Amino acid sequence: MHNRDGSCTIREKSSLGELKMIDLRSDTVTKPTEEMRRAMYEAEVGDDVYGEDPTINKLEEQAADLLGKEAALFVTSGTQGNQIAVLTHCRPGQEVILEENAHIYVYEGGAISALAGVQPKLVKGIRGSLQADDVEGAIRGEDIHFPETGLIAVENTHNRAGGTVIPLADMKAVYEVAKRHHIPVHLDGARLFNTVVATGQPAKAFADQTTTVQICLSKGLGSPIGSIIAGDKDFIIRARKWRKRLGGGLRQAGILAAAGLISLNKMVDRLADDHARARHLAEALADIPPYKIATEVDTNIVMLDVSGTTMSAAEVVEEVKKSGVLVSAFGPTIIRLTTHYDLDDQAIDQAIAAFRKILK
Ligand code: TLP
Repeated sequence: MHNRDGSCTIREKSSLGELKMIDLRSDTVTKPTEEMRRAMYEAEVGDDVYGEDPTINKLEEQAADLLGKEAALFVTSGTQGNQIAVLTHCRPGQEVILEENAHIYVYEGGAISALAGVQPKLVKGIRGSLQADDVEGAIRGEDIHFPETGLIAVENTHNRAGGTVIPLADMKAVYEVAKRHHIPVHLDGARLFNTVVATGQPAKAFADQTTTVQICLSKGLGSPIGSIIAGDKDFIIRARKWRKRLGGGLRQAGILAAAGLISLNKMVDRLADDHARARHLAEALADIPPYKIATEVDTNIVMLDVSGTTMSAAEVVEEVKKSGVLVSAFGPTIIRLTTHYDLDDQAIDQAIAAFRKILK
């Protein structure tokens, strides 16, 4: 089935016939908009390994400006951006301080150890937010036995905590500690613009509390591919080399940057719609006992606790799928539902109905 923008909606055969699938698994599932597709078609391009792609250069300049950093680099994914940051900041044998449920620790295939040769030092946060005292306590002292602390990484919004906003004050306090100990701070800002819209504070305010930042264009902002890392000029020169080593030096990548520019310029404010729909979804599900909402909804992620039902999270995922609703199990009894550009009010109501139906 083709949508008005030429994209396809997933349809799946089920006992109910052909169903339009409502995909709440992630905000990564969005299709590029018609405007993005047109901009990609018309993009001016060059060879980006030579630094000659005008659309990539424009995107990098605009992103650096938005984040208040000297320079920026287009990378293929959030994972690649985070890993390049770790590779650029750290030496093998060092340690990276991470919140215990950080994406870099949980979902990047152990890449910091496999690629950068560093080990994680996990710290428990409050709703995903690292507390400055705990970070200071985790920094290694001078001792021949110890690894050195090479990096502190924060995540805003925090995915596994439930799309939670990390307060600017917490980020400031962590950065103060980091500066005192001469340790860089990297922000995994895959969903930083959700924080921006939820708080009304500019991206730069959060990026100012870090040495480097990674933002994703392909989550709520709708681009098909791409992330940006930003930092000072010297960091970006060294990061560019790591990107090349990893095979991430692209050629006529302006085709991707054209969509990225639309993400930054036109797709940020509308995240408020995703947040409102996530709140509506959470309130409606909380009204259907025995479902409970595991974490207060700050942005576009709802964590649903199904422990009161007779089903595991994996079983609930399979049951609602029969009504055409796709969601992700995030633990034995926790399900993540993520709102995004390709879902309207009707889709959310259908999802709520599917969750109600499986209890009967
Ligand atoms: N997260 C994905 C999955 O990997 C879990 C999702 O569906 O949410 N940082 C954060 C905070 C992320 O949530 C993600 C993606 C990434 C980095 C990695 O981005 P990609 O998928 O572009 O490598």
